[in-house]
Amino acid sequence: MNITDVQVFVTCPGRNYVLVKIITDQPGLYGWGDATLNGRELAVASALRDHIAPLLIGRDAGRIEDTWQFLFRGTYWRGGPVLMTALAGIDLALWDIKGKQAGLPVYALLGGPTRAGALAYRHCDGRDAAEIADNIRAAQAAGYTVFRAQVDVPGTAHFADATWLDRTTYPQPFETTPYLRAMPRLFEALRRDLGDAPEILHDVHERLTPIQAARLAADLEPYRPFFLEDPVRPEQATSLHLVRQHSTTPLAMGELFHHRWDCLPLITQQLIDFIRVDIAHIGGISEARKIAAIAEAYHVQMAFHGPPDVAPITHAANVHVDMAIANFGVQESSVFPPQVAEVFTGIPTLAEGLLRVSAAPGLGIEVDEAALARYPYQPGEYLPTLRRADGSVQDW
Ligand code: CS2
Ligand code: MG
Repeated sequence: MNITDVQVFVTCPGRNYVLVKIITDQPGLYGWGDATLNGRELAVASALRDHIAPLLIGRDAGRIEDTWQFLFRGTYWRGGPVLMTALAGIDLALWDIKGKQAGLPVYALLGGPTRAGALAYRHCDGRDAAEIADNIRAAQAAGYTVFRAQVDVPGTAHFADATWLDRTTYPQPFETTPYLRAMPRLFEALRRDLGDAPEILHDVHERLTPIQAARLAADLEPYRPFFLEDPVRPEQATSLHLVRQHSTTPLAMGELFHHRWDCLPLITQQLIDFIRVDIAHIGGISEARKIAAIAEAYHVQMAFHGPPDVAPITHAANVHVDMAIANFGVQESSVFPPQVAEVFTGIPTLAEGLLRVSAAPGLGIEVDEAALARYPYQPGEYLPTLRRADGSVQDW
């Protein structure tokens, strides 16, 4: 079963996605992968089209691990967001093919289901605590039990993530002092309003220094957050030692990591409780299951990144792995733009707070190429930039 073609599509059904289709010499046997890197889509598309696809023609599509090792180690240049996202696109398409060839869903190939579905969390951002509480109540009515709360901080515009949807690079002001005061007040208000039942987490988005992160983790502790996400920058992740010394607030990190070696110190030193790697940015399912196995040995749970800026193929891959591992924690869920449903079928479904995939062979996602062609790539979908009041750059 040899690879005869590797096709790359860049499409924008409301968000830009880079999709990979690997075609084999077996009639009708092909696989779909996702290689989307938000705001750097064309760099990945070029890596795939110009450098990686020519290496794969004629190779055995069934040799997933060998192809992974060949692209990661055998071609010398490895790591980084562009190459690891490209590798993920290939890896996901090969797992899709493997499942279709076997007539089995990928979760069955990975060992079979360990649970009924993947516990999902929902973004419930808002301008203030009252709006977030209303959003959480509405999501509870839809069956969710875990929620992410992001709030605008007075004097600090738009902490809530929704602002990135206006597709421009624009500076936003951010100051840590009002932020550090606002977050405990938010959690206090949410607990007062909603009680103990909802599991609530917060994404710091790498904005704090280690001592500020320790302060926030300690201040939030009485309100029992589900986890505090990305409290410090990935470059200084072992400074989480300091945060650990000051609180029992569970910590989560990983969406900016690219492979198991980025995760290793945090897992083996038990500096985090949840690892949040993005399957589309760590070289795919092959790497995800290795990270999950390492994490299992250290009581770290998996919480794969699931934003709307990666394609539904990655969301399906998330759920296939979630379904098959022992140390699944929680799965970030996203609401896609409505056009996405015209291009993709088989997107994971959500009921009673659980994400599920069907038992269809492979990843279970089909892509309508005619629909995809109606939504050409839209340049300029960049993330915003944060600046301090004095004009200096702040992590977004
Ligand atoms: C966020 C992401 O989902 C999350 O946890 O941190 O939405 C992140 O901002 C984007 O994926 C960046 O492209
Ligand atoms: Mg995040």
